[in-house]
Amino acid sequence: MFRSLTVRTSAKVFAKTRFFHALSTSKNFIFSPEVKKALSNNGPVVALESTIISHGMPYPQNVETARAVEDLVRAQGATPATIAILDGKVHIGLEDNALERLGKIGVKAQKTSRRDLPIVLSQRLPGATTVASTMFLARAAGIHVFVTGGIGGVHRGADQSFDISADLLELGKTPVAVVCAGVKSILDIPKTLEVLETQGVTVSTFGDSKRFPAFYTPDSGLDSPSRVEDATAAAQAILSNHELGLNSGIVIAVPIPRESAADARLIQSAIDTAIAEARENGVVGKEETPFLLKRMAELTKGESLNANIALVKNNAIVGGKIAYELAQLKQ
Ligand code: PSU
Ligand code: MN
Repeated sequence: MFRSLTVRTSAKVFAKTRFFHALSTSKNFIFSPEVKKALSNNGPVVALESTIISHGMPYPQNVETARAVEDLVRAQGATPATIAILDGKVHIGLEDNALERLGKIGVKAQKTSRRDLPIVLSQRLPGATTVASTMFLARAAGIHVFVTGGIGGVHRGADQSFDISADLLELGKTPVAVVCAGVKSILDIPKTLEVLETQGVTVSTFGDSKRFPAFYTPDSGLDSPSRVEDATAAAQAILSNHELGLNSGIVIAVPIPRESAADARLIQSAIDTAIAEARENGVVGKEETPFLLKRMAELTKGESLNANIALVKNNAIVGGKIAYELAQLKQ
């Protein structure tokens, strides 16, 4: 056992998760031509989730942002693979008309986390994938890098509600690197970091800062467990994770650029109001994150939405570079 682990070369490690993975070649998957080509050439590919399109932003900003994010990934020499479920198929890479369709369906699409996958697929519902389910499907497709805005976490009041996002548990069991802007302060950030540690998830801040970022703002006030200074260092960490066969995920937390950050006091007061409203209206479970995001955008008069768009674009640049570097290391 020990020997077989140590003699693994990177090429062998990645061969197991290549395009012709048994799951991804099943009849349930459709690859866009662009993604199919990139994966069969072993080129850099970046997975993108779709709940951020359906539930995370209003139309038409959602579709505009999704397209801009795809173009930014391409500009780094990588191929974007937006993942969603449409017409009873898992789509790895969405064509332009499918992206538009999902953006228009908006919150009427099913917010599809891991537990929802069999129902959404078998009942042919339009499904927007969360971080958890996108990670699972990316792995099945042989994609190692995934870009999003923010991951789910431990909700405030979780000691009573037990509301802990499936994203955190997926990170514990699926070897995909998730490039994000940290965890929103609508969540309990210290508890989220604790659960990530318990799940054995590697968490690393990208760049110069020692701090773990808080989505709309670059500093949560908490130290990050580790740091990767650039895309090469991030790609090396991903490779080590695969070589060790850890089978768990990595969070690469990219602080929002200072010039795009929202005003911390404005954000805090909007969060307090939005959370109080959620409690008053009995909003719980899978409805809570979309509700809070929508109210945040309204209460900050669009400032939180602008910060959200800016940070997703920044993450796309970083994630595209990491995927590119990883593909070089795999050669
Ligand atoms: N954070 C955002 N925008 C989003 C989400 C999180 O800023 O759209 C979505 C992601 O898809 C994430 C999901 O995986 O919410 C987490 O939902 P929950 O807390 O219900 O697990
Ligand atoms: Mn939840």
